Amino acid sequence: DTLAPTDSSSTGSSSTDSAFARDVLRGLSQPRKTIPARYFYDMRGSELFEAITRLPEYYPTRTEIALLTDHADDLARLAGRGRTVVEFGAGSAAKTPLLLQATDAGTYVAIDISGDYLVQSLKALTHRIPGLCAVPVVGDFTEPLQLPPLAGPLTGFFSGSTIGNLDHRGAVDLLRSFRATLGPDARLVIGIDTRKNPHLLEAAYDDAAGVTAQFNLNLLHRINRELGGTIPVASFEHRAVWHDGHGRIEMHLVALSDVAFTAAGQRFSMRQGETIHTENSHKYTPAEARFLARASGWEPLAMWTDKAELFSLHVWSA
Ligand code: AVJ
Repeated sequence: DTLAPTDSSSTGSSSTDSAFARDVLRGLSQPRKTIPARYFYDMRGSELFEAITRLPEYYPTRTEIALLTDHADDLARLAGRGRTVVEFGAGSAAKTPLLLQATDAGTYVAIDISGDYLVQSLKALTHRIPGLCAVPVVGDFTEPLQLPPLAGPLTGFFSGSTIGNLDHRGAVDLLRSFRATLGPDARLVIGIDTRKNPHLLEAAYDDAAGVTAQFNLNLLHRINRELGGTIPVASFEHRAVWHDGHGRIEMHLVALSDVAFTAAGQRFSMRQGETIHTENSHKYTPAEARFLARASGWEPLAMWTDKAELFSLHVWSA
């Protein structure tokens, strides 16, 4: 059964809207304009991301699914059987059944910022795994979370290399907070994208069909829809670049001409060529990923990669 969604913040969804307005105003007022990547995921954005995961150039999802499938037995042994699984950023919950079925989990707590999408995902999941108790929690997992009372020990699931969205300091802080949230004897199953040939990376973030471009540009449409914006979306273009020094792919929206618009009640202008920085996607070698574990108080137990080392799947212990 699926329980009714709980909002992890005490003030309900209107606080989400005002957080969006606040963060857009703050981000567009900086000398280098930026908007947090979590705002990609409205209903349309979640659907576009889902389409990205099926693109030929976007290797992470299918590679992680193969790793979860191929190492199911070791995964169950190391991540613990019959535990409650807490997923941070559940999205479509497409990979979740692999972990839940491998470990024979009874209760599944799914945290995601996109409430409508989450409820839809959990409906499909409980249909697939009858008897599973699925608990949606609508909220931003980078903020302090109020989880329902759960019987430990718990296993966290943080898939898709979402950790890459944070800079190194932010990643350590977040992984530390997961350790505190999950409690004693916790395990964390975490998927982390590897450092690789920049051409492969740039293709994965700028696909030939233009789906990633639509995903990026949807953020501007969302501002126009939800914050009464007047952004001329056709005057912007998607850009994805690898920054070797930072070890990350950066996504930007580039103004193709001088533009002026309003968003959330304020006037903004941009010069031709100026960008809005919309996402960082940091990549880690397997050794860097283990370093990240230790720096945030976790003990790495196991790591698997595919033959080409396109993606890594880790189990860490609290
Ligand atoms: C969901 C954050 C892991 O960084 O690969 C995909 C999002 N952005 N294509 C990633 C994304 C552009 C994705 N994460």
